[in-house]
Amino acid sequence: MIVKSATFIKSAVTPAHYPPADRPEIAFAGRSNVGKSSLINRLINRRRLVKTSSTPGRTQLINFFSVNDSLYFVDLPGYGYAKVPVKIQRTWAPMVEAYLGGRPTLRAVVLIIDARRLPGREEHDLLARLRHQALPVLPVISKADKLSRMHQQARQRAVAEALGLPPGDLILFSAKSGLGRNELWQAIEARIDVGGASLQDHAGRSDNG
Ligand SMILES: Nc1nc2c(ncn2[C@@H]2O[C@H](COP(=O)(O)OP(=O)(O)OP(=O)(O)O)[C@@H](O)[C@H]2O)c(=O)[nH]1
Ligand SMILES: [Mg+2]
Repeated sequence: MIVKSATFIKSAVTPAHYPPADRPEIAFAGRSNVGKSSLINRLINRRRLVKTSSTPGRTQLINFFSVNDSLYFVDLPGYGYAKVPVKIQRTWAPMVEAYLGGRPTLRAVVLIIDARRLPGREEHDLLARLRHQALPVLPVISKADKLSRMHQQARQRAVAEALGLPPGDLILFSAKSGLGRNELWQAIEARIDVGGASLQDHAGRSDNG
């Protein structure tokens, strides 16, 4: 994927605030601090378009980004961080639930798991939720640079086993080194192409119009 443009569109809490569902959309979900925002920045080759932070719970709204004027990337708020005030934690489930259930253009959810953790209850719940809706999931292990190559592969197998997936389905990713960027883009493009016109077609049309 050649990223020609990437722009922040808006932050939203309720569906009334979402931008119109007029193009394919990919959402990014995972525990707080797992590296969702860094992963998006790496995919679109922008260092700081999406705000990242060493303080977990930085992203507490649903943030929409437009890529090549033909695709939305959606940075979902992270879950499972104990220090986020309870009041905000409680808003996570309904906010994300409303989003997942209310976006006909959503083509896949990138489920991000930290290389140093095994999937927990939240990941299983979210996976079950996505399967229930038959929404494609692209599972990614983030911060792979924190592990040696040997440990990366062992972790890939362990996470795959915990999620009941073939190990090859899990993409090892590092926002730091760029590992997995092409592989994840290919998986994203495959999900977008399934829905009809390819991204290139979209980009071509918007370039001409
Ligand atoms: N070594 C390494 N650090 C990373 C990587 N990705 C993210 N980080 C670091 O992890 C921390 C959290 O990254 P974010 O991208 O803000 O994580 P997030 O999932 O968006 O966090 P919330 O918005 O709080 O849910 C930051 O300090 C990043 O620099 C990676 O691939 N490798
Ligand atoms: Mg974030």
